Parts: sequence; structure tokens; C-alpha cells
Amino acid sequence: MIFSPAIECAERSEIEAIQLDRLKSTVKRVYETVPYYKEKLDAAGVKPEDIQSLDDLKKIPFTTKADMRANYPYRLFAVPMKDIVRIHASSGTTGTATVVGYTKTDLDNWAECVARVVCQAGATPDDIAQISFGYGLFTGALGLHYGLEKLGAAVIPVSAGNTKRQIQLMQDYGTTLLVGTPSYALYIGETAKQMGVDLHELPIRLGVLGAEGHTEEMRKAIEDLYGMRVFENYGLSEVMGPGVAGECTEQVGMHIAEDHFIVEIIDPETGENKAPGEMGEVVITTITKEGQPLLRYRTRDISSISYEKCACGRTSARMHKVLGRSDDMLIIRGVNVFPSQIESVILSVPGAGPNYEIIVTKENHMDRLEVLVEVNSAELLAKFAELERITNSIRSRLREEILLDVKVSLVNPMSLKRFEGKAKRVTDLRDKGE
Ligand code: DLL
Repeated sequence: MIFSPAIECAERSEIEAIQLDRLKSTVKRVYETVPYYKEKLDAAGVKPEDIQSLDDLKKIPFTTKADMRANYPYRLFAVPMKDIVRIHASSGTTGTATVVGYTKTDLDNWAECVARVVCQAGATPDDIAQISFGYGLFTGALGLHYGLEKLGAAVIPVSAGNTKRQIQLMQDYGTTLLVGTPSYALYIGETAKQMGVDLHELPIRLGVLGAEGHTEEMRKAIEDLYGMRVFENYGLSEVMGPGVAGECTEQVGMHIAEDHFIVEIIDPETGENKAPGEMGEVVITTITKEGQPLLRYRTRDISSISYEKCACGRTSARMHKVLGRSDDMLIIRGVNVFPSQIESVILSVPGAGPNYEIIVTKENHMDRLEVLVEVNSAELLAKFAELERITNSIRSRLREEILLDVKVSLVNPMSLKRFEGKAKRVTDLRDKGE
């Protein structure tokens, strides 16, 4: 089922015409209503009338998280407060939170975009959807909530936490679809196993997971725990929340809601646009947002885009898995490493993971990388040769993949920290001189 065939399967020329029209009116609107944009565009010598083609987008300066913080909380709103009906915020773990305001129309569009995300993952009005994202300022829970309701699914707004109860509800309510972060889905699955509940015997069939990345290996680990298929979706609160892009059943990238967002990939160093297929930083311009439109917002997420028609019939551009955030990239003895590369290696070794932690320290002025990896069965702990095989395989595969010598420490099953929201798998102790 395709939720909005007229848009999702439109010819590229039709999509581009819609985008240009909406881009022009967004630029005009923010120029007239948001002093920050007027100043920024004036400083760059760009007037709204200068935007005559999609290519002219390049003339517009980027907006960054720092700009959002400088205008905290409401100075980027493009409508009076009487028209704002909802406020969300990003988690703000790395500084002042960023605030987002939505009008009624923004909420309708948001529900439409999320309905597409869940529909393309195979959700139907028959589904019973358990939302295990935390409700609150975070956009994940309410975003998925209204999108699933719009599709017609039955929503269970359980929120994150109370993991045993999550499993009880799955059993009692016949949950067919789970919404949450990949880390929390993993944690719920492991807890069910410990409780002696076989998720394969329950009706759960679909995981619609997002808000953080997961490798293909992690997807497989979660799918195996539940006996369900897992679909990924992507978004960020600044531009809306979930609903920016999501996988269809072909699972070759995430279809972008191009009638609401223009997504570019740029070289993070030079700001130049990259060609289709090339990796770079994702930059998003909202073209329907009323409350808080954003022009060329630098997400810091690293990915690529392709424009070929998908086998599912959709023509919308697809964004590929996020390799990581530029600020999550570790530089170890001059080598750039994304935690996702380490995750792929660990999970590819039988007996290891899927829970792990990456620790970076400095010893005698040298960066040192250590991974703590849970073995996945307590029985392995008594088998020295097996433990050695696992350690050596992880170490040699990491050397091949990231060209670094890494200390690998195997730890007991269920001994590392678990996460109910976004996981924090990297501890970088270098700044602390430890
Ligand atoms: O995480 C919005 C969201 C909620 C998306 C639920 C999907 C599902 P923020 O808290 O503002 O918003 O965090 C946004 O999370 O810039 C990425 O770094 C990361 N992120 C989100 N989805 C993915 C994904 C929500 N599929 C930030 N893969 C983004 C990798 C993701 N990273």
C-alpha cells in the first residue's frame, strides 16, 4: 500500500516543480517574518526573488545548531504564538536544547509524513502499535503516535521504560508493531528471553525503529530475537521529528518526504554540494513548515542520497543509512572511526554482542581504543578456547576494517548498561586526562 501515490510516485519533474514553488514561498515568508533570516540573507546579498530554480538554493547560507541556540527559544518562529499549538525540543544533551514550534497545519503534515513512513514499512490499519519511545518533549513518541493513528492503526501509548510491563502488554494486547529505538527494542527482546517469553510465539511482526542508527548486523539481531522484520526511519526534531525519511519493504535506503523537505548532501569542510551517491553531511530545508521553517539546516549526520526509482514503485529520493554524526566520529591516532563501523565488526563475530561499549583513553599521549563486548551466552565463559577465538576474531577484523589495534575485553552477558532511549555506547575519557 502506498499512502500518497500522487506524491510518492510522482515524476521527478512534478516533485521538483512542487519543491520550487514551496521553496520560493518559504524563503519569502521567513525573510519577511524572521529577523534572523532577513539579516542572514541580506548579509549574503540574497533576496527572495533571487530564488528562481532549485539550484538557487545553494545561494542561501546554512543554518546551524548554533544559530538555533542563539535564537533560543522562540526567535526562529515565523508565526505569532497564537498560531503555535505544540512545542517540542531536542534532548539538549550537548548544550542548550533547541525548541520547535508547530502550527495546526504543521501537525497535520507531520502526521501525514509519519503515516507514509509506517505505511511504507508495511503497517496497516489492522496493526496494534506499541509506542515505546518516551512521551514528552522528544518528538519520537507523539510523532509516531499521530502518524499511526492517521493510518488507522490502534496505538498503545505505553512510553519508554518499565520493560517487563512492555512485554506483558505485548502478550495481553496482542501488539503487532513495535516503535522505539533499536537499542530499546534489543533490551526489551533480551528481557523477554530472560523472562522465558518466546516473542516468536506472539503476534508481533514489525519493528519501526529510529531516532538512532543501527547496523545491518544489529537489525538482524533484533529481527532474530522477535521473529519480526525491522524497518528504519530517520528524522530530527529541528525540522519536524520522525517522518523525514523511512524504509519501504525493499529496504534499499529511506524514502524522503520530498514534498516537505529538500535534502542536500554537502562536503562538511567546504560546504559544496556532493553528487548523488556520494557521502557527506545531510542538509535539510523545510518547505511546508509554518511554525519554524528552516533553511539549509546542517544536521551533522553523514549519509548519501540516490534518485533512482525504487522497485516498490516510489520515485522519491532515498537517503541511505546514516554512517554516524560528524560529532560522533572518533579520531584515534589520526584515523577517523565511526562507532557504527565497530558495531558491524563486533556483531559479525558469532558468540559476541550485540551489546558493547567503546572506551577511548589516552595513555602516554597515545589514543587507546578498547571495546567491551558481552558474550551472548554464559556457557561460553567457561570455554577458554572459545573466548580466545572471539577476542582474536574481533581484534583482527577491527584491524582490517578500521586499521587500528583495539583492546578487546569480553564481559558477562547482561553486564553492560542497557538503554530505554538512544544508546550511548562511546565513553571518551581523553579530555579528562584519564
Ligand atoms: O530522533 C527524531 C526521530 C524520532 C526520528 C523517532 C526517528 C524516529 P532528535 O532527538 O532531534 O530527533 O535527534 C535527531 O537523531 O540528527 C540523527 O543524528 C539521529 N537519528 C535519528 N534517526 C536516525 C536514524 C529524533 N535512522 C538525530 N539513523 C539525528 C541514524 C538517526 N541516526
